[in-house]
Amino acid sequence: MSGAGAPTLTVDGRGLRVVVVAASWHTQVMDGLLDGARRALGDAGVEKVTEVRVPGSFELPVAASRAVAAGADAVVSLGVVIRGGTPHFDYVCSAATTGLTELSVRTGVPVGFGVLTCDDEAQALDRAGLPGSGEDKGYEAAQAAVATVVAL
Ligand code: DLZ
Repeated sequence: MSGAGAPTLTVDGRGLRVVVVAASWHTQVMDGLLDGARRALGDAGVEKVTEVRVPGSFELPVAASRAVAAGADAVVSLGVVIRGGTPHFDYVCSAATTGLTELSVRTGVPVGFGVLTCDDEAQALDRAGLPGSGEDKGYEAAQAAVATVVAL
């Protein structure tokens, strides 16, 4: 985890089934987020990992819902939404955050939130876990999802 007050987490996810649901917009940033999530799950010893790609972040909640219905112990959601000149940004961000939160609370299955909501691509790249990035939000989201399963 990174940022002021962020915890240091050590997690043992051996035996867990984790599904990574990932949007496809903003390819370079998405590649970084996916790589970070894979590293975090590897560090936690998670062997049963399934990746599902959907077109955009708006589609993440339904993909996560299917993953939960299929028996996932945790879901990691990854996406990148970059503000444009219309209210579309707000609708996509709201749909993704509300849908993922409601799914997690209703089912009791942790959903790691690795959806970047940024003003521009530079902000997103700085959080993508790529060489030169300041933060690694894909890693953090996956680690948080596994840590929450273990804690519960
Ligand atoms: C339409 C759209 C736009 C404008 N921007 C993004 C974005 O920055 N990030 C993202 O993940 N998805 C975007 N989308 C696509 C929507 O999430 C969704 O896939 C479409 O509205 C089709 O349902």
